[in-house]
Amino acid sequence: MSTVAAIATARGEGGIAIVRVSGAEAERILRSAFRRAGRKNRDYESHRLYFGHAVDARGGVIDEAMAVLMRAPRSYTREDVAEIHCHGGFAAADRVLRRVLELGAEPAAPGEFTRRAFENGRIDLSRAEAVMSVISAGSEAALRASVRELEGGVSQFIGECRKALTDLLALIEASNDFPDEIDEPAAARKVACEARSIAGRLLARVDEKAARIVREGVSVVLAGRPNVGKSSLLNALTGTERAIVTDIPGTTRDVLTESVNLDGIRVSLSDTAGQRDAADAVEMIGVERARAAQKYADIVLIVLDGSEALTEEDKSLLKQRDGRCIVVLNKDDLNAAEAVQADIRVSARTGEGIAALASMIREKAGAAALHEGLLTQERHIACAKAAAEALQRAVQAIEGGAPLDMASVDLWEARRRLGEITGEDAAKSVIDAVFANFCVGK
Ligand SMILES: Nc1nc2c(ncn2[C@@H]2O[C@H](COP(=O)(O)OP(=O)(O)OP(=O)(O)O)[C@@H](O)[C@H]2O)c(=O)[nH]1
Ligand SMILES: [Mg+2]
Repeated sequence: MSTVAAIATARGEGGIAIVRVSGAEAERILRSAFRRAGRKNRDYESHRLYFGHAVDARGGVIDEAMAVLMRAPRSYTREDVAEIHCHGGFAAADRVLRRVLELGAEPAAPGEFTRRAFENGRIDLSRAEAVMSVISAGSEAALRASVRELEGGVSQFIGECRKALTDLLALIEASNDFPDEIDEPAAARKVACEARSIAGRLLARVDEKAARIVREGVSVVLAGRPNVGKSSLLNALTGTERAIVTDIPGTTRDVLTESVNLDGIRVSLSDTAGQRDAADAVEMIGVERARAAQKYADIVLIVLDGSEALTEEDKSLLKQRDGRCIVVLNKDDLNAAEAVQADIRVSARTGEGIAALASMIREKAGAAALHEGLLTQERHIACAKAAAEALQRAVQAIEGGAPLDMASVDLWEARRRLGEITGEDAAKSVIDAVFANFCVGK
């Protein structure tokens, strides 16, 4: 296999940039591209950081640097890996990389280091994917889930299910080969019962909505008639002055979205135009956008003005109330006009009730999302669902009196789908697709 190299750190100004080299030529390349301070001909000790200079072909200094050699198999890729840590920014790392390529390394493809780790058996496919999701995690919840996967949470669970399936397939085979010794009806009952239990365990880990919330966060839309204080609430919840607030009804025209971190969950909060039968064309478009945003939100805050009686517009919004809604009575610092059935009373002006509203949002979004052990990658969910369906078909076949042999086709299919998650049984095209989403240098 060739020796490959890439800049492993993000592009842009920063303290340090790392040029990583992996493959059989890593040590030779390191020795030519890096000159150790002091006695330079000594051998490199594995996993030890050395101070020195990155140098060009004539020995000219490119940059002051540190370097480390990690000998196979104790490295990320299980090959010899060398890293040169130079200064950040664009020039130094580019120049070091160019030197390394001159010395015979090939530019690494996106995800190539991790792909080598996978192909050399250091990590399975689900853990390789977890590497990428750790990198792209945008919230603590996403990070926690990704680290759990990186540590083998998914691999272990899927491995157990697969092992149980292998045992069932062995039982079916035995009952075919030794019909006199194995009581077929008893074996069939056992297979059906176990297959049902494995399907149940798989489906217990599948919650697509929760998985999306962990990965991408939750969308919350502020809805209400003009002037009830939606924009003020957005500002209060985000601790910013993002949205324009005035006492003129119809101030907000467009949808304005701001991200906040509520206790580890990413929430994108959208302020919208006050909903009424608008006279002017711009406001009308704004109202349409508000209604569209409300339709697709995970959570809708229906905001009411506590100092005024309910209007027809309020009532029509309240009629649309569903499981996603929290009714928020704002301006609780003023005299209440009438008793309204609200889920929570707040004041965007004084800040009273805002923290309670934040935890209410979090609770509505997060209760399911925080379930440990949930599958969060779309690909894993699709495979687990397909496996569970195959298992359910097997159970139906057995309970319908079909011979065990016929059920084994579906059991094999379920086993294959689980193997696709860990990569033990994944087609090259599946593996290529997984690594296509990686960044260069990882
Ligand atoms: N007393 C009091 N006034 C508030 C409170 N929240 C908002 N207001 C006032 O209500 C008026 C309207 O506030 P906005 O936040 O612009 O209301 P909005 O719902 O975004 O209005 P549109 O964008 O027109 O739909 C402003 O004068 C705010 O200062 C509150 O909790 N208490
Ligand atoms: Mg507004």
